[in-house]
Amino acid sequence: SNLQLRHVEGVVTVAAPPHAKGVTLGEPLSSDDALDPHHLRLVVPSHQFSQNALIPSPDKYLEMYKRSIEDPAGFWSDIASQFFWKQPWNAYSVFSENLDVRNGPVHIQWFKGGSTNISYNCLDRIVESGYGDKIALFWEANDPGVGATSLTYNQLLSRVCQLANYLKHIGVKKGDAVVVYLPMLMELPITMLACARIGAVHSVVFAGFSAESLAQRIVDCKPKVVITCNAVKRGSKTIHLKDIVDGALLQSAQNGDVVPKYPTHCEVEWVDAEDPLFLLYTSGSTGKPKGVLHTTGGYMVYTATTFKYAFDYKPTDIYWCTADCGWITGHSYVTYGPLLNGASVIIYEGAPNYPDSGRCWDIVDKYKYVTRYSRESLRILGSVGEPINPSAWRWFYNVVGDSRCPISDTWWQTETGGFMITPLPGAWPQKPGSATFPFFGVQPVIVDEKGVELEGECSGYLCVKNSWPGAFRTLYGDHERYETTYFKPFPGYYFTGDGCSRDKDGYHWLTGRVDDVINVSGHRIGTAEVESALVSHPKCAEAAVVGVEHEVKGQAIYAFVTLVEGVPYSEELRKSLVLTVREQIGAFAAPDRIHWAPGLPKTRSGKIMRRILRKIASRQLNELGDTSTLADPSIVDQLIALADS
Ligand code: 6R9
Repeated sequence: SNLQLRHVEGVVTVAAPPHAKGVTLGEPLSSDDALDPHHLRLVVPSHQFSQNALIPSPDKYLEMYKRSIEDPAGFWSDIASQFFWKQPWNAYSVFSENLDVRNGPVHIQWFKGGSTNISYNCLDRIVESGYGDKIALFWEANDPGVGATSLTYNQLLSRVCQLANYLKHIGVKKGDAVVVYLPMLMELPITMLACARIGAVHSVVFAGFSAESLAQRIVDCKPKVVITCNAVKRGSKTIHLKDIVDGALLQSAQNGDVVPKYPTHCEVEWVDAEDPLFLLYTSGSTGKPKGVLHTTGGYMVYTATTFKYAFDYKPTDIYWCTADCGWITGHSYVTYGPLLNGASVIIYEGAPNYPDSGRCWDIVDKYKYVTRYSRESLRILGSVGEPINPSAWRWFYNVVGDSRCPISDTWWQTETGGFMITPLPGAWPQKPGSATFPFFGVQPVIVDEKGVELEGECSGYLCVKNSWPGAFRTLYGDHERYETTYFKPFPGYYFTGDGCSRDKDGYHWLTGRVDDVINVSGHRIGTAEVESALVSHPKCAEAAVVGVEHEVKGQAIYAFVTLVEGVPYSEELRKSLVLTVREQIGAFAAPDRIHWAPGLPKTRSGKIMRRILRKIASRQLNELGDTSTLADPSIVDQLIALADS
């Protein structure tokens, strides 16, 4: 029963693909199953799994998908009415959009005229429907056996109200920005929900960012307050966050435990569906991080729905997403998506390998109270952030999931708000390494370099046609950059920055970024950001950063640097260059390799030829291509000679 999906002029049609061999959930994949992508075995959901799934078959998926594309207003309105709205949205124009820069400014609105509050929908609505005593958050501390705690929905609501009252007391108002620089404590989602409750716009900055990166974000969004904590334990280290914030702010933030004095009730600020909910900075291909802006109504509906279907959510599930709230995954799938569904969520403070690499499975078993590392409780596995290669997929499936659990390999972005291309675990047979098919309402297209849509089996640039409720609305303070980056490269479409191919069965395979963004262990890092950190070093004249394949991290950062005239290269200088990047961006952006360069390969117009640098960095020296257009072709040989020195 596996069917193929095709778009023909906006209409979805279905065709049966050629016969493919499959294993059924419950059977392991053998080691050669995943090696040749053209002979991958399908992993078919078992009858029992599908029977109990929210979307039990390809036909059910297609029926819903078809409606979501042909009647988006009706499809999303039906879902949105399951939430609480103080005022209904305009039923005659559920959404309005212009994604085509040629027709005027890019503009997306969903549920306009409606007023709601996402914090109310995450908390009060769940409490009022009788689930106040259900656990909302389990918190697992860095050190095993120390300080684990939990909050019910009732308790979480009280904590959120106290903080919301405190924020109001110190003058935070609707529309004000609040920067949140916290590690994975329960206070992090509490702060997000408290801001949302009073209509303030949170901007969470990942606690691994340095003082300079934090300062850059503070300067851009001009928050009324910055919320942090004294210190966090991560692995065997204690990180003093407050010192970092003090380094970022001129005067020190207010100290002391003041919040518990505040009342546990706080009236909700009703906001327009299109009022901003949060800003989240993400890397692009220039040095300046982009403030991705998400609004309230559409984001709420979209994250709740994607969570529910991609993880086939059951009210008895205990759900754990290992992402940090400093990234979009922690916004959409630690905080909002699960709480909107009334789920019980685990939050883990520490590192996945502390005190040893069994920690994750320890946590999994602990919250299902079964014997050590049995992982019997696992039902569904998820993956996000980078392409998961077939052999990693096989390990995840065979070892972690005991060949029992489907894997939701969810492709999406900070900008998209929620999952865009994702398996629905009970519906489709899976192919290891493929994110499979689009979520409801999403129309992915693959275009060639001229922007022409490709049909059938193809590969090219991944774009999206039409808006979806979770789409970001602008880049904060820079709508022009929003249009230039995302809508001008292929007019008429949203351009994702990713390459993608579609196979003969219609499955999507993400192939990585096609722009100057590197993905290191799922952290998006702009090459330009690392370059500007390097050149701020007094001894560095010029830097060119490229990504190279890395077995574990996906990609690693490889930096070519030229030094100020007369400065010799040394091990000490290498260390100090790496330290500069750690200080300016954060430890996760530290280059793996510094390649000293007497000069960089440039075109006659002065453009650095990164294509050549990528080949040198990955030692694909036979594939350098034409170097004759360089201003100084001899540079290439010099760089090769210095490569392993
Ligand atoms: C959610 C998130 C977005 C970029 C995206 C793509 C890569 C994310 C992926 C994936 C292949 C997946 N990416 N999920 N590539 N398969 N399942 O990671 O957001 O930090 O903004 O990064 O991550 O390259 O463009 P963000």
